[in-house]
Amino acid sequence: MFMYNITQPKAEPSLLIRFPNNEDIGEGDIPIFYVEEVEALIKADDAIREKKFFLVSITGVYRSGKSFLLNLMQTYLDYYQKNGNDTNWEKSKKKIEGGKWRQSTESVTHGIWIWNRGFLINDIVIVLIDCQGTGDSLMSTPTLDNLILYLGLQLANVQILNLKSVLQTNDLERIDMCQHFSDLDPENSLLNCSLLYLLRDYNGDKEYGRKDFLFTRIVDDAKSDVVKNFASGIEKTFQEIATFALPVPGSKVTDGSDGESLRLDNIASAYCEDGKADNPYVCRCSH
Ligand SMILES: Nc1nc2c(ncn2[C@@H]2O[C@H](COP(=O)(O)OP(=O)(O)OP(=O)(O)O)[C@@H](O)[C@H]2O)c(=O)[nH]1
Ligand SMILES: [Mg+2]
Repeated sequence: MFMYNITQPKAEPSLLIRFPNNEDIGEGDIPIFYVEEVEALIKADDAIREKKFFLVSITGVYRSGKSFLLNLMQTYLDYYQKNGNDTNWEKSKKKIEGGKWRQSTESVTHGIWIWNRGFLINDIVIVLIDCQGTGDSLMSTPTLDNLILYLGLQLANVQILNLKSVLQTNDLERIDMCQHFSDLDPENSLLNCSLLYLLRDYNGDKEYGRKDFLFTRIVDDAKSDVVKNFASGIEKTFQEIATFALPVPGSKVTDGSDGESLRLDNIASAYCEDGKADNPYVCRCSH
């Protein structure tokens, strides 16, 4: 097991893609890519420069806990990298650090952000990407929402689709549409990407963790052929599709006005234990 103890910069996200700040993405208003952020990341130190990079991105509706989850993943990956395993990670009382997240009615993450530091796990550099939330009644347009989803899919090796409790038809339709975009551009197919439907605050039963049947049953059992076609189109497009269910993270997370002082032991233990299972999934996908 590789142990990585070189002094590292403080892990935090940097802006990778900025979207024009006007009402719609019209002609000429193209997203701005900050390529230097990626260059800085790759050149960060000799230990990672020659390694294989594996990008994990998250998209989903605004205000749905995406940035909090990535910060938690950062804590996990950092612990794993330093210790060579994840034993007792949930008991480590580590501070939750990384990107901005908080309780509010207004969206927090604007643009697409990439972590300034990769985490070297089993000889692969895992890099986190946080995306602007979709469906923002003040800032979104359907065009922008589709663009965010499509860019996330194009950038990532694993795309986490952050969902509230259930998998809705809408969540299939939008991914299916991205697949059609990528068919128009065969050089940028999504076939190297895996998809993780993550059901937050799951309350279908008391069992959390891997729930792949919630997706696979749609292909066979959906009443509508249109919906069946969405699901089977998605199945053909991605390398792997997984569905995970997580419980609520506990009142210290959901009621906290900001995440500045939150530590791992403030999070409901069931959430950390079940959340621990989706991290190795993400790491395993990298091989
Ligand atoms: N119910 C519930 N709330 C959560 C969960 N995870 C985080 N939250 C809360 O959701 C709020 C928003 O968290 P963020 O991480 O900022 O959400 P986001 O999706 O990144 O939001 P935007 O950047 O605005 O798109 C915070 O008050 C968190 O405490 C969860 O699993 N369930
Ligand atoms: Mg956010």
